[in-house]
Amino acid sequence: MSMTTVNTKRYKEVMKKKENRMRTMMMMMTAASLVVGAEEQEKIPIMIQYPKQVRYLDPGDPKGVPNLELPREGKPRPPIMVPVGCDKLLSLNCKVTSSDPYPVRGELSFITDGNKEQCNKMYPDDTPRYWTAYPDEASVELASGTQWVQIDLGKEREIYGVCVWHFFGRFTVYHDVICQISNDPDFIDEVVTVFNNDHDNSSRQGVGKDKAYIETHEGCPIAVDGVKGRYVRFYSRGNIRNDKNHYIEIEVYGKGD
Ligand SMILES: [Ca+2]
Ligand SMILES: [Ca+2]
Repeated sequence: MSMTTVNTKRYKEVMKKKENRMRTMMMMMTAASLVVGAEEQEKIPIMIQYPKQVRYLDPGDPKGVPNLELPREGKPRPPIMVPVGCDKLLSLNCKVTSSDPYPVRGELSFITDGNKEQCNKMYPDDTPRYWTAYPDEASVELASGTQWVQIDLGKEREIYGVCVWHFFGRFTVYHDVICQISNDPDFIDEVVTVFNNDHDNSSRQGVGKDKAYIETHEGCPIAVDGVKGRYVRFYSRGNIRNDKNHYIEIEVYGKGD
């Protein structure tokens, strides 16, 4: 056997080994990228506990509300999908402050107390109590015009979803619903707006492109893309029935500890 033949054989062997190594490496890389891809794509729904929808006591007419979402007619809203571990309720019993520190009715603490059943006392025929004549124990009424309420989460959090329930016992639409997140309690520095349906900037937080909506037991669930902040603030500017602002509950969801 000549040297040339041996060298060629060895060369082929070496090349074969190299090729096998490359193939194994490629397979490992593909497998690894599939795992990363699966992790990236794995999302879970935020399981919002909706209160019971009450029958509207009287019909309403949202005519004249610009940029109104089409009535959903009982069709449930799609869930907010978030990364695994980012569906935790962060706001329960957190401190609430407001531009109206002395509400007309109710307490600010009602907004994070977990109670969303606004008409929790029913007549025997299941008719909800009329809210004006029989103020219930779950609603907060704030003064007229643009007012805000603010949740202090206690520390900076990574936020993936927010849901607000205004008063939904009557057919109504609240004006200028705006949600902002910040680490600044005064909302001056580094404010991120995650929802804004103030089409004409009457609440002076900028023009918003989100839709106005008819209040139901589903409130307004808002998907948030992992915005970091300690404070969540909601604005509103009265509703189609009167110029007052009402809240039942606000929930903030995100990454747990
Ligand atoms: Ca409540
Ligand atoms: Ca407006």
